[in-house]
Amino acid sequence: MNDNKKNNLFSWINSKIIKKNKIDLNKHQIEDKINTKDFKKLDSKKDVKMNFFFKLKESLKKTKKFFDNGINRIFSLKHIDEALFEKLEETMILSDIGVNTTDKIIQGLINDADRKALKNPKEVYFLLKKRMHLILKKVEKPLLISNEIPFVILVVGVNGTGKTTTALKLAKKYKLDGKSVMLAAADTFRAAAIEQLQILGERYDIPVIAQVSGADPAAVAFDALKSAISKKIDVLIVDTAGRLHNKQHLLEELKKITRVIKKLNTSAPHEIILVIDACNGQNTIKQTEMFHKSLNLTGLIITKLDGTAKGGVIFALSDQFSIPIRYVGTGEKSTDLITFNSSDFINSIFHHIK
Ligand SMILES: Nc1nc2c(ncn2[C@@H]2O[C@H](COP(=O)(O)OP(=O)(O)O)[C@@H](O)[C@H]2O)c(=O)[nH]1
Ligand SMILES: [Mg+2]
Repeated sequence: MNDNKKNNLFSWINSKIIKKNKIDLNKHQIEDKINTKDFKKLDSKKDVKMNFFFKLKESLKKTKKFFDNGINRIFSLKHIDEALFEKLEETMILSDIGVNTTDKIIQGLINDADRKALKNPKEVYFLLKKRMHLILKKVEKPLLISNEIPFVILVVGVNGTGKTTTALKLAKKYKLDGKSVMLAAADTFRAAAIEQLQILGERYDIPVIAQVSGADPAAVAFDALKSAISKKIDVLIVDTAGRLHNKQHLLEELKKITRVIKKLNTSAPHEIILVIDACNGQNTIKQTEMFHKSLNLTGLIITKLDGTAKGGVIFALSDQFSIPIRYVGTGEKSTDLITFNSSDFINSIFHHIK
């Protein structure tokens, strides 16, 4: 598709379609609330896995509605022609999949369609689903806690994405798995952040290492690791600030934390996780780029899937950065954290086809 054509397409998308989908979406969001069912209480291992799937599916309802209004309509079109691919391109971009990733997928699909002489749009849809699954499959690499004791996890991200909540969710999860866990309150920028961690740590009986507000975050991390080493703690999770005087200041502070941690254990931190709020849509791309450049991220956690129709951004993130997605956040409760599974994600937002 040439640039002129694309520009026209975008101006059209920006005016008409966005408005239309917003209206549709609002209508559906209201229906969502009414139709929300409680999850079944299931017991066996297989049932627990099913329960995770239902939980993810439930949290992706808004994204699914958005897909149903756009991408999933391809399924029911009559012919494979240029109009189909243009329609698909528009709706993919609207679904936060991003221009680059969308282009790549569409080009691949057009080639597929030519080569395989597809008969109907349903076959195109099937290949689309397959291609999009492949993108997520590549980043499906669950976090394995190695035998390093303590295994140090540094949690980073911009303000309000859910770092502290996620640090607690992780702590609770590993504790339930039978590991000893410690938290470090290295967001010393806001007094409330330290308190938030201390209160919740106490509630779940997880030790929290903290200093006064305004203390050096690297010193907090150092103290925490020293304590975790002496107490033979299995997992140390370091919560950090998301807002400082400016971005550069924040990144420098985070780099200093990693340097100081290395003084006690050269292989630590073993995992640097960027927490990303899915509601931020395309802005998450810039955020990831910025943090990855400075810190060499080893994992992502995408939060608030339950609060947005922008879940499609996961395709752009996976395609552009290839950073493993460790978990996804599906709500505010301490148990609302699911190990990322690409098949479950795909099956939550696409039609089922045989
Ligand atoms: N709906 C929803 N809310 C979340 C999720 N994760 C975090 N939150 C909420 O996001 C807000 C900010 O979280 P917080 O952990 O303080 O963010 P931080 O500034 O990055 O530490 C809180 O109100 C959390 O309850 C999630 O997966 N889903
Ligand atoms: Mg916080």
